[in-house]
Amino acid sequence: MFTRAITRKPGKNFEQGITTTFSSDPPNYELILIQHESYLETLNAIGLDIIQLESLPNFPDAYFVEDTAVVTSDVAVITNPGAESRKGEEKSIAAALAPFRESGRIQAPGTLDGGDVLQIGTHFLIGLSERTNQEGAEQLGRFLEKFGNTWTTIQVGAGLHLKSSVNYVGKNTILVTEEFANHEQLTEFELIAVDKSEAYAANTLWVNGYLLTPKGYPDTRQRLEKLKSEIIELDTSEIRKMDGGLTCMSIRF
Ligand code: CIR
Repeated sequence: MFTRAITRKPGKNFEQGITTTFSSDPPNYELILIQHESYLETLNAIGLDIIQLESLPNFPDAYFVEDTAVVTSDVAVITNPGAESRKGEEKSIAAALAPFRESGRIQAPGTLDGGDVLQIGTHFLIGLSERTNQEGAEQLGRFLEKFGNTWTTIQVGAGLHLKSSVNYVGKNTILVTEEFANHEQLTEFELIAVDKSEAYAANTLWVNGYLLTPKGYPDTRQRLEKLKSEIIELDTSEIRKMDGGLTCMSIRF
């Protein structure tokens, strides 16, 4: 069970963050604040105390805190984010985590975004993507091994991060997009593949036994029902416009 989550308020200039998602409606600040707030309320209601950090004016993507640290029960590894405009976000995260965990750091030329790291028990799948390179994965792997964990890398061909497409949802089951539906590295798991039209909903967050899933993806919701976990739908319309989702906005530990 997780008892804490580090989060950060989206800044007024959040729409200057990196995005590849076309939207005819510009991202709306009032609305993202409402959506972020209801995300925090939900995490709090399912047992996590929220440590909410202030927005960072020079870093419009900084509320996607997950990318800046990988936290296990033993260690906090502060990342070297893969996107140039996001390097530096990790400083205040390191300070926020310092009271709770011994920490390590990913050093250049290694780069790594937390969105590429999927923990399944004591095993970690590390996505190699536009943001995370082999060197970054190996550095993280060495920290994880010190504490008895295992890790493997997996190629992320489509989507921003591994967890844009692949998420553990409990009961030995992984929710995946079509691209990962027959993946040779995932054969030991039950897979639930989302329909192509609902690929965004693959970014569902399993936390403390609950499934937090984006609102408006009815087919995925129905497929998740067989897991018999409580499902909570959250509106992420503005977050999606910035290529983000439910896993990215908190570091849970
Ligand atoms: C970025 O491109 O870095 C942000 N606009 C979105 C980051 C989303 N993070 C995540 O999926 N872990």
